[in-house]
Amino acid sequence: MTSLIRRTLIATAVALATSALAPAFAQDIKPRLIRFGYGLNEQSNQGRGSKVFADEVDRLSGGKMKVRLFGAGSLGPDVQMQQALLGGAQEMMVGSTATLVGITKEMGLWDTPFLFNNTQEADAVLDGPVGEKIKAKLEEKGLVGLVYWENGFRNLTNNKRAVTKLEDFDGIKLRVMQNTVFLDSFKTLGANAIPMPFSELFSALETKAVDGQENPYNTILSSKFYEVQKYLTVTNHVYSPWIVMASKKFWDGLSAAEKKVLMDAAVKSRAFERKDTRDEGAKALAELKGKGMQINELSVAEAGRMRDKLGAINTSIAANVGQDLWNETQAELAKLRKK
Ligand code: KDG
Repeated sequence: MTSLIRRTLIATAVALATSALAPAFAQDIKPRLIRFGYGLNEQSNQGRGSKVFADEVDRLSGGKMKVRLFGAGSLGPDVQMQQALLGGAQEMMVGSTATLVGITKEMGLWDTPFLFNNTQEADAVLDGPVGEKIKAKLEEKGLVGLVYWENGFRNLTNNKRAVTKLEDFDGIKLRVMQNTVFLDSFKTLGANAIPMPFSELFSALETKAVDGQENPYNTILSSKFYEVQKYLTVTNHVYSPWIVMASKKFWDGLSAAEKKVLMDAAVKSRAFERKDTRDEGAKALAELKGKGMQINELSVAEAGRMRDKLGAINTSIAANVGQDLWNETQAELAKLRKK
């Protein structure tokens, strides 16, 4: 046997031996600590989903990876946490895709009014090729998108009047997420749209710095907006996703086994969070009525006028996210609607 072959065989044997011994998890005595931030409170659907994620990471890693949860915006609003992940000062977060458009413009696709007719369409597109493509765009910017969660279909609350027709939006000072599509959408409807982090919203409503806001029922309930909002109008004007993300600086330092733990835990938490959000959302409207909110549903005609009026901004969204991505999304939705 030539010496080259012998040397190669020995080198291969040594490499195999060491890789078999290579630690799947950090071998420090201390477990790997992961700071995970989110904006709603512990009792919210976002808080419950985060707890499932943390418990699953602990279970799958045998205690070698510990997720420390920081809820209620204690690590700052979404935009601040995103910056902390980019810098590697924080390992993970879950937050709105809408607040990510400053980092990855393609996330703006999910802000399209009336994009999805139901949660089945949302799950299929978000977890399908388009959702994966947009998630992958985060990596080049220093973030790793793991899974989408459900924030839900958004509805309008305010203190001035019951909104029963388009003209009722006129003059309402409406808080919106820090995102141009939301700003444009509500300006188009005639409201005075004011971008603001979620963490400042309750006090802005309480002090009447703003008249209203829009969020899914679960958030209106868990953040106690019913205490400072009189009217709730069922509009379902847009489906909002959340996204579970990691800092790429943190992610790139993980072993393959550690990445698998986080991914598997994220997938399990997604299933839990979507079901929990839907189960709780089905009850939340009745609970909000019980808390004294005056609830009305836009008539089909008025909802149609709102949809038509907002359709005008789709062209700018398509230009922002890219016509190909827009067309691919519309084609996916057309396929789903044929079934
Ligand atoms: O951290 C809060 C965010 O997750 C945000 O999405 C909540 O929908 C929200 C809003 O209106 O800011």
